[in-house]
Amino acid sequence: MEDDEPMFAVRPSHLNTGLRGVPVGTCRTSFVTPSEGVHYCGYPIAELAQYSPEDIVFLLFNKELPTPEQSIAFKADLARRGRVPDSLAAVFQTLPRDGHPMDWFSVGVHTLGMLDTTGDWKEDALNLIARMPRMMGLLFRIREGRSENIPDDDLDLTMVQRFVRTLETEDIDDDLMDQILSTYLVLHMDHGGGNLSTFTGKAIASGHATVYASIAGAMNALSGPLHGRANQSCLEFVLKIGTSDPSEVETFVRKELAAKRPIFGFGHAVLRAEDPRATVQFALGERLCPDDENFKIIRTLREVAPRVLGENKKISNPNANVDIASGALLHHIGFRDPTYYTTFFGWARVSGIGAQIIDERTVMRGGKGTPIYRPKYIAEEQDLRHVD
Ligand code: NMX
Ligand code: MLT
Repeated sequence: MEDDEPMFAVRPSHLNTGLRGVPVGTCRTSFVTPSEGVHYCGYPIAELAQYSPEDIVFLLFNKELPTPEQSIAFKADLARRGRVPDSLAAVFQTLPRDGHPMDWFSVGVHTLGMLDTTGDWKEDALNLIARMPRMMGLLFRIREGRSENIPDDDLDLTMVQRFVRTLETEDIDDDLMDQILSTYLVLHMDHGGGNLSTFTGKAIASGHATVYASIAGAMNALSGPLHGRANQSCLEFVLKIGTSDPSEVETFVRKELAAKRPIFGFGHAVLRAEDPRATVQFALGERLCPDDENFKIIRTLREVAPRVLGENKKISNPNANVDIASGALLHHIGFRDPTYYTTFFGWARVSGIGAQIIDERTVMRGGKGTPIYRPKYIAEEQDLRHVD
C-alpha cells in the first residue's frame, strides 16, 4: 500500500450508505472476502473450527496460533484472571426479569468494569474475556429465577465448561454441548474491522472510554435484529414455520417478504456467497443432529430462501449467513428460549472486539493509536440563517 496512492473515490452516491465499502482503517485480526468469508489472521475460518476457543483468542491477540506450551500457559493466564466479584450477581438480581438478555449482557459488562478496571487496554480486555463464562452463567440463572445454590466457579475448567458448570442444567450431553458451544464461539469471534458492533466498540474506545464501556456499547450495537439478534429472529421464524415441507416454507418466506419483513439468516453487507460459518454449522448439524425438527426446517430454508430472495435483484446476497443455523443447534442442546441466542454471539465477539481495540489503541500509527473517530458529514437542507 503506497502512502499517498488514492485508494477510493468518494462519490455522492456513497453518502448515507452506512459507509458501505469505504475504507477507513486497517485491521490486524481478520479480513472478509465476498466469496470466501472471514479469515482470522490469514486462516480461512473453516480451518479453525476445531480449535479450542482459548486457542483462537490467543490467535486474535498474538496473530499466531499457540504452540502446545503457549496454549497451556494462556489457559492458565485466563484462569488467573477469571474470578468474578460476587456483586455482579447482586446487580443482576435487581434487573427486570423481562428485560432482554442482551440488555442484561451489556449491564453485566458495565458492572464488571465498575468493579475492576485497570485502565490498561490489554489487561482489561483479557480480564473481561476470562470473566465472560461466569457472567454468562449468572445471567442465564438469575434471569430465569434460579439464583439459589449457584455452584462456585471452577477456574481450572475450559471457558465452555465453566459456563456449563455455573448454568447447572439437568439432562445435558456434555460432549455435544462442548462441541456445539466451542465451535459456535470460534466461528463468531471476529468478522473484519467494519462490522457494526466492532466499529462501534473501536469508535467508543477512540475517545479513550474504558474497554468495558467500549464493549458494552458494542454489545448494544450487536443487539439489533439486522446484526447479531438475527440469530434469535431466525429461530423464532423456524419455530413459527413448524414444518420442513418445501412448499410451506416457501409460502412462509413469500409472506414475510410481502409484509416487508427481512428473512433473517440471509444476506450480508460483504459476503456474496453462502457464509462459510453457515456451511460449517450445517456440516456440524448433519453430523450431530440431522433428524432434529428445527434442523430439518433450516435445511429446507437454506434451499428455498436463496431462490426466492434471488428473484429480487436489489438483494446483493440471497445466501445463508452465520445466523441461519446457530439457533437450531443451540435449541438442540437445550437452549429453548431464542431471546438468549445473541448473548452467545456477544460472548464470542468480545474477543475479536477486544483484540481490535488493543490494536487500534496501542499498535496503529507506530504505537500512538488511531485518533478519536470523526468522519465528515455533509450538510443537507441547512442554508445558513439567523434568528431575527
Ligand atoms: N431479507 C429481505 N430483504 C433483504 C435481505 C433479506 N435477508 N437482505 C437484503 N435485503 C434488502 C435490504 O433490506 C435492502 O432493501 P432496501 O433497498 O429497501 O433498503 C436491499 O435488499 C439491498 O440490501 P443489501 O445491499 O443486499 O444488504 P445490506 O448490506 O443493506 O444489508 C443485511 C445486509 C445483513 C442487513 C441484510 O441482508 C438483512 O437485513 N438480512 C437479514 C437480517 C440478518 O440476517 N442479519 C444478520 C447479518 C449477519 N450478522 O450477524 O450481523
Ligand atoms: C458478521 O459476523 O457477519 C457481522 O458482524 C456482520 C458484518 O460483518 O457486517
